[in-house]
Amino acid sequence: MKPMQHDSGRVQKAPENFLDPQGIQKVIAEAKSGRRGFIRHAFAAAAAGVAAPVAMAQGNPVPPAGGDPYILQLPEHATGLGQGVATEGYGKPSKFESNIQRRQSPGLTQTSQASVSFAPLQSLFGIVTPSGLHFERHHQGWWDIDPSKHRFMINGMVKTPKVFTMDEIMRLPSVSRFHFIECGANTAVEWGNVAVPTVQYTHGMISCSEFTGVPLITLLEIAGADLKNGKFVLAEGGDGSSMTRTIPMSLITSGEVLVAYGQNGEMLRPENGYPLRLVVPGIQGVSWVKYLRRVEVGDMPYAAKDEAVHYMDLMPDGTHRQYTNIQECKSVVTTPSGGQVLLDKGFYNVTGLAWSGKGKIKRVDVSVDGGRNWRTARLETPVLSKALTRFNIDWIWDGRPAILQSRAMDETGYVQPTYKQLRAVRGTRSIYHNNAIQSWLIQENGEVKNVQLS
Ligand SMILES: Nc1nc2c(c(=O)[nH]1)N[C@H]1C(S)=C(S)[C@@H](COP(=O)(O)O)O[C@H]1N2
Ligand SMILES: [Mo]
Repeated sequence: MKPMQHDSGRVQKAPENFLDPQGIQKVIAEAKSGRRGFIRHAFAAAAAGVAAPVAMAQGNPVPPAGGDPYILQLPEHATGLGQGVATEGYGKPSKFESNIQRRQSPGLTQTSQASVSFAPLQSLFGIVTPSGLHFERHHQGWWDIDPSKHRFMINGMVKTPKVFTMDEIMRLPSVSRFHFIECGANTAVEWGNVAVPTVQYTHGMISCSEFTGVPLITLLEIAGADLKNGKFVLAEGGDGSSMTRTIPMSLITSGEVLVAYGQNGEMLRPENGYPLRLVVPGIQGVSWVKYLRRVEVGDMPYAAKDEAVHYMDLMPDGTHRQYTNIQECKSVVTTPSGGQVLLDKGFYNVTGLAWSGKGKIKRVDVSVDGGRNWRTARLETPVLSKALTRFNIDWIWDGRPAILQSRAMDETGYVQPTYKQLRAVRGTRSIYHNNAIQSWLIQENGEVKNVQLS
């Protein structure tokens, strides 16, 4: 869709990543006023009746009368002197990309100090989330902590309680690994079919980075942790949210859990826990404790505030499910997705992201008819364990209504559920751990809407 954004007079509509700020406000306002594409059996039945012949129209761009000035005339940048190198400051994206930002969701109460911002998944390529677009979730605001004053302590069931400075941590053997972090509440409002307009708001509490740090097991060994009886650790953050989380020792002894200071080749961003955060691959975001200041080794789960009051799943029988840490296999089509507009019938590259807290993605299937027929998408390399995986598939839109879905399978054989399958097990009153298949309705006018199929 991107290359079609030019002002030859033919194109009025554009995907959300090219909308101006007013355009974005319009999308958000429509969502708030409840004008959401909400369809059930009616559409599916109608779609089934259409024996869609595949139109081969390739949407050949028609050159404007007199030719396209942007190819016929020499632009200023081909004739003048460009700008000199930056001699100070941090490099920034093009000013033409300034609409691509983290945003507050229209599906949540708007607050003056927002505590969640969503990553613009519709505008990202590949699997890495640029650090400046990484989603944020702060229970008590973020801090830019002076690393020379930051300390990390290990105590509890250890031979020698230890306090580390950043320098002491950074001289130890380090590893770098790509992993996704997903808030357990990602896609939460879809439980209630609030149908927020764009993939940024349905799925934008996920990001994927290359993290660098020291395996926590290395630090525990330095402190002489009792790895036989110490079955859990408590991880504690240094901000005022009293963020404490129980981490099972089995995850730590595998070497996967990192005490990280690096993110995408540089130090962590303050919003993401600078100077130190826990990286717990495959586990919900809340356990990735930021501003990490202490780890205590113990022999029982700690039932901390954020484990005994929040981050539990209310089940259909009225009980609460606790310690549901793993982010199960999930995927979403990011283009075309809600708020975007298809310019014309013809060829589109359908692209999206898949991930699993249990390992690698094995397969992603894509449907364009609401789940009746499926085709297997191409998985782009690299396909890494507990990281985002990019998928692509060719599609020729015939100009009629279509419902796009993606369904991921991980290396354990687990298949992402439909809403019907998920609700049969989980009921309707959950907040967390919604990994159901997402549906995007392509309307005849090319507009893409968030819908749920019952
Ligand atoms: N110290 C501390 N750690 C924290 C939080 C917090 O508020 N304080 N929020 C948690 C939650 S709920 C999530 S989803 C992730 C968000 O990480 P991010 O802001 O880097 O995206 O951090 C987790 N770790
Ligand atoms: Mo979270």
